Amino acid sequence: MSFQQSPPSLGNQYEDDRVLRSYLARVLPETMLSEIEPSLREMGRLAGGHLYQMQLADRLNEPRLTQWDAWGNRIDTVEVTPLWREAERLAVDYGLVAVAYEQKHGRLSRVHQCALAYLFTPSTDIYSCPLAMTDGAARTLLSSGNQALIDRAVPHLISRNPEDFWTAGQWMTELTGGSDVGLSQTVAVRCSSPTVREGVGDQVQTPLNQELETRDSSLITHDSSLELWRLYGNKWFASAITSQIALTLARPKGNPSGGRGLALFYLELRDESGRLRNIQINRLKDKLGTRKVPTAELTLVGTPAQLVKGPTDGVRNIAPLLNITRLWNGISAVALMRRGVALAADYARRRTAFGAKLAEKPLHMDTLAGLQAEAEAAFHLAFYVAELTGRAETAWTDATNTKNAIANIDEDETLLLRLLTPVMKLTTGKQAVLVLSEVIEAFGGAGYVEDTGLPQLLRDSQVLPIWEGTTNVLSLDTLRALGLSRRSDQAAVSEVGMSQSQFGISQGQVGMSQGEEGGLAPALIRTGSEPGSPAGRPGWGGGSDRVGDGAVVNLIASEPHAFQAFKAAVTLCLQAARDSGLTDAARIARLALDHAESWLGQAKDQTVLESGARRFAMTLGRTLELALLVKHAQWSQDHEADGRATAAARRFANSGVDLLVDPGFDDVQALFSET
Ligand code: MFK
Repeated sequence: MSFQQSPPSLGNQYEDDRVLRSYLARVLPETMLSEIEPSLREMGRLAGGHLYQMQLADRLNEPRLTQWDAWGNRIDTVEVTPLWREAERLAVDYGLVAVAYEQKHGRLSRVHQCALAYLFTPSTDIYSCPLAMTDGAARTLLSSGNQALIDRAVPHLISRNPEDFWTAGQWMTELTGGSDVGLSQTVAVRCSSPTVREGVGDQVQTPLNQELETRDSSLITHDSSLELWRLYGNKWFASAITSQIALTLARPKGNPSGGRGLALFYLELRDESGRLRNIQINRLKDKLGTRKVPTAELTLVGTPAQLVKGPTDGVRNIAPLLNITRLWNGISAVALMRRGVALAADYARRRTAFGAKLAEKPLHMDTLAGLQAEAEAAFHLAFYVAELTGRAETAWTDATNTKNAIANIDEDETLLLRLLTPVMKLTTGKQAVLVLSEVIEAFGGAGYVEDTGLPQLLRDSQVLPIWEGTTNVLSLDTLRALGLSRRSDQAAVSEVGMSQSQFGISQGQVGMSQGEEGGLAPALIRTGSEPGSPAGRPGWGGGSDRVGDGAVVNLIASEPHAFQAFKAAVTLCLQAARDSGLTDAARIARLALDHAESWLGQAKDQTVLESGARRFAMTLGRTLELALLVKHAQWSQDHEADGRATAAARRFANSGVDLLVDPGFDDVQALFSET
């Protein structure tokens, strides 16, 4: 055998990333960028070097569950891979969760954190999963106002000290379903005494809905201000089971069915001696991808837990966690796309076929250019949501939770954030799978061979459209976020974890100063005098409708306020385009926006609206991606004399932005029918 192929290699993943560097140069003040750049550069060096090499070497390692010790004791310990241990050390050191809460750079702290996560994620075998949940748990506890739990857990979740650092799990999924969380069967029983008795997991065989019969033992005392509960049930897909704490949903005995009858609980998995607190780990999941993540099936057999925020409305109360993990999902999607494209581009410069390097073959170049444009568009959407999230967050100056409220978001942006979080998650998740499938193909047979390390990219990306809400579930959530009446607008404000009074704006007042970077106020086009007021627009439905099982969409008489905010965001971006090379791209974005608006106006029938929800949501996502790309391209031309973002915008504009078809359900029924 005389031919050896040289493998793809990676350089410094910060220095080599034009898109990230150009974006940060646009959105960050120079002083902030020069302050954080050394850590980004160092993370980029690790991601392209030590961590990547370790990842390849660690390829066959997987987490291991040991259920019994040699003497017959049930122990349920989980050992993670060497790369995961290294990843945790680095995550704490670099403050991958902490940065967002230290608020050193105010509203831009989220952008800083997401840039670090973007560099870190592709080389650390989805250690971003526990980090995402830890971040979401910190956000949720802080939003809950439960001071005892905030004091107890948040300093650990945002710690930079490896001795103190805790990760959090998010246990929602049960056998009854991952999407319809309201079907959860786990039961919570209130304990009469503030002191609970704990049984050793394996000794307790407790039928659901019955009080725990303790055979043993160790007494633990909790903060007496906290009510104590015990949880009984099965959690079917509990990711990163090595966490110290978890937020989970359970139905207090006697509560009604559905999501409102669930409550949000906090629990600590192990006692001081390291024993699980009435939790059995039945097995680790045998998954298509994310195989380094120890995802478990659990039985809760009287697990002690505390209410986070009231005995009902668990789904609503856990929503801040979902929104943060959905942001991480999007950042992970763009990070994996970037990794795939970087490897494929490097390989194309090495691989010779048909007499020339692949990088010199027009068709191969065209294929990779399309992937680059797709990844670049997705990048701008994910980081835009990071910007909005950063604006929405109340700052905490330190772990003792001294509140230092900031008012960096207005009402329109709050609605926009509620809308864009699912839109961004579902759009980027789908893009990641498509891009990474093409990346695999760009390597030919080598991409299909396990020991290149490449197949893992595709397998890992396939989780992104599934966990944290499937594409369809999030499409329906998009309709919900759009169809808010004035009353519901207020609900949306509280959904993202704040009230208007908290950020100091009154009704009708928009808080962004004109011209401030990213603010919507200058471009906001109102179709009615007040959000939700009848504006007499033809085509908009009236009254209240139900979408899906339990999801209420209030089709108001005027255009939904959140859609106005969306239009304003797109319009503001497109207004930036002056270069003639961007004219067509901007026109395509405008046409897609108009089509989305008219489609929404025409889709009066609830079945039609629901059946088109995915195409509608993805059209919104791709339209905003294009608009953000156009805006950035103009900036990059003006400030960097660089036309590559313009090329990306032009290419992306012709890659299918408007995915809508005329409203209707007849073809769907015809294609679905069996005869
Ligand atoms: C790489 C990083 C990735 C991170 C990895 C983490 C690994 C973890 C793996 C997992 O655990 S995956 C499991 C995650 N599960 C989901 O994402 C559930 C998907 N299903 C949904 O999102 C459903 O739409 C939902 C469960 C929310 C529907 O449940 P319900 O019971 O029908 O609730 P409903 O009526 O839709 O919403 C209840 C309340 O919550 C409403 O408010 P009100 O009570 O005031 O009316 C909603 O407006 C509110 N709400 C729902 N989703 C919200 C939200 N509020 C804000 N943001 C949201 N996203």
